[in-house]
Amino acid sequence: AEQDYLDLMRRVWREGDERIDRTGVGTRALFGATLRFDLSDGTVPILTTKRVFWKTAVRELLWFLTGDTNIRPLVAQGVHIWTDWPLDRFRRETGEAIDRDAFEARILADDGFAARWGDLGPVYGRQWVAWPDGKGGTINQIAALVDGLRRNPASRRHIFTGWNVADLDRMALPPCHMTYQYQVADGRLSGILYQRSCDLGLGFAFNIFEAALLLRMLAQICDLEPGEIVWMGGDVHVYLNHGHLVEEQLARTPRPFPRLDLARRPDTIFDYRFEDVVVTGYDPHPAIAAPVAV
Ligand code: THF
Repeated sequence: AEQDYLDLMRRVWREGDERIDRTGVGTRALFGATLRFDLSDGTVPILTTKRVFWKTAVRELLWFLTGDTNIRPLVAQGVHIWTDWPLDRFRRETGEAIDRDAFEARILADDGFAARWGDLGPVYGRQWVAWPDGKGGTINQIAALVDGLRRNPASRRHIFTGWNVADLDRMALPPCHMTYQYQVADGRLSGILYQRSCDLGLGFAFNIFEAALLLRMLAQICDLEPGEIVWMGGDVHVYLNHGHLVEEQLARTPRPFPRLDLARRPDTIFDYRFEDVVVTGYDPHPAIAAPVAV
């Protein structure tokens, strides 16, 4: 439940080990945490103690499933959450002082510019649906997962992962939500997300919702009922410049989670569209703006 997330956030903020992280912003961190969310009643964990831009998260998940690793289709849909990494690289490598809006405008207007500067390297989408097999071909891990869930539900090998060791050095960012495992019991599909590194203030809200949404899609496609989504974090941290968010969010009382319905059952897991994802009864506290560490 959401209270468990708030308790974890409080513990990290109060007791976390303070260190300067890769981004230079600084965090308080602890190592190893588990949260569980029941999906069997049709609810979905979209945090209510701040407004979560869940439509952005839906678009991100659908983008992963297309296998694309360029920010252009996201930017075209008004999704800006991946722009800062290519923008940072562009500024570093060209020395050009361009602002974010101008950079995004060029990504949209210029095919060559988008190909040269908009790509994040072989990140999530590539590894999920086109993991290089070392023999000149690729493996679609998501298609294999669906196939495995259908053919051999009792298996203990329903896993996909973005952690392709050989490709890590070409990724703008190695995967944070890196490994997903599923189990079928009594006709119910449950899932675990292992996240090696978690920004509790910003990323978590997206990561847990997308894991739950993907589970619901998999369940629908495989004719299973949803069970539980279990989240396991490695380095779980709060950025030092998110203090205002922590104070504000911890002062709020969680409300019931909204409902999720999938309006249509597409032919495959790859054919979901944005409009298929219907969230009802979402009544959050106001949004809390917080900077993302790049
Ligand atoms: N790096 C860091 N430091 N934190 C992260 O959460 C994170 N990610 C992805 C990769 N690197 C990360 C990027 N995902 C937002 C949300 C998700 C992101 C990046 C940024 C964000 O700014 N959210 C705001 C605004 C949302 C909007 O404008 O739509 C928010 O209030 O939620 C985690 O996987």
